[in-house]
Amino acid sequence: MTAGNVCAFTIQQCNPSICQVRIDFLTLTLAQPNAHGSCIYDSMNIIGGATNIPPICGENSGLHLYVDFNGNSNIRIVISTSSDASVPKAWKLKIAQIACDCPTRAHMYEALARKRFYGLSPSGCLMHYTDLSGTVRSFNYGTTVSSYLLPNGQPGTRQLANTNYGICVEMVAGYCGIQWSQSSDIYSFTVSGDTSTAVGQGIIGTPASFASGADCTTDFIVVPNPLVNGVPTRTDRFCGNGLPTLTTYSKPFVLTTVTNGDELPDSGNRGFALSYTQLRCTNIIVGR
Ligand SMILES: [Ca+2]
Ligand SMILES: [Ca+2]
Repeated sequence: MTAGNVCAFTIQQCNPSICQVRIDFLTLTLAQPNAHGSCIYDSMNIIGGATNIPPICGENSGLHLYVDFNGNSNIRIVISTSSDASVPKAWKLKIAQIACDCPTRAHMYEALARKRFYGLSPSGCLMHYTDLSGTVRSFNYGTTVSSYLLPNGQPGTRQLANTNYGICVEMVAGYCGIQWSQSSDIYSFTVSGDTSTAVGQGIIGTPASFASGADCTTDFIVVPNPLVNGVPTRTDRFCGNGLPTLTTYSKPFVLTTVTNGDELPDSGNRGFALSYTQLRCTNIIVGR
């Protein structure tokens, strides 16, 4: 596609028994958002579904999302690109229509057919994972810093602005809890505050960079009723430039991510790439 053009796809409901679409971004590379996280250069907009989905841009290959049909209305994917042809733009999308009676835990790999079948995602779960362990990423997560600068000259963000969605993990039988932790790179939880300074001071990913509760007012994640080293945190909201390993036995397993409309006073944030592991049920404590 030529820079400066619009490419649109229409997804028609195959038949009335279809409720949902899963869109896999096998490849989705668009221009980075501006310093505040707004997709003002290139953007993918998914419209016409039952819920609002934030405009998406930047590097999102390997991610997926689910959209409910709104009655029998078409869902449209509209990709708009800026006229700056020097920015690589590429996409390859896999679209699966999912029947209303398909169980959420129907995800399975049919080895003979070499096809992966997907179940419904619970409504409100923009992303839905079904493995015992894995990694979840915020949109446009990456380790390299944004090349766009904030008005104060500090580096901008890779986070997308104005998001508020759930990342869900399907509970596997016999598993009662879930643990969330930073993945291996140092930027894997950098959602608010000054990331470059935290790197410079050597406190990134350490308790000195953790923030929670009332200190998290702009960009943050929510994990319901977690424990850190077995001790209740008494807050479920986390931000900053590092995250303690969180364990929770609250169901369903969902991590909510929130971003506001700008990136002040943050700088150099990347978003998050978190590992999750489901935890076997025990009889030690009632409710687990
Ligand atoms: Ca931020
Ligand atoms: Ca923000």
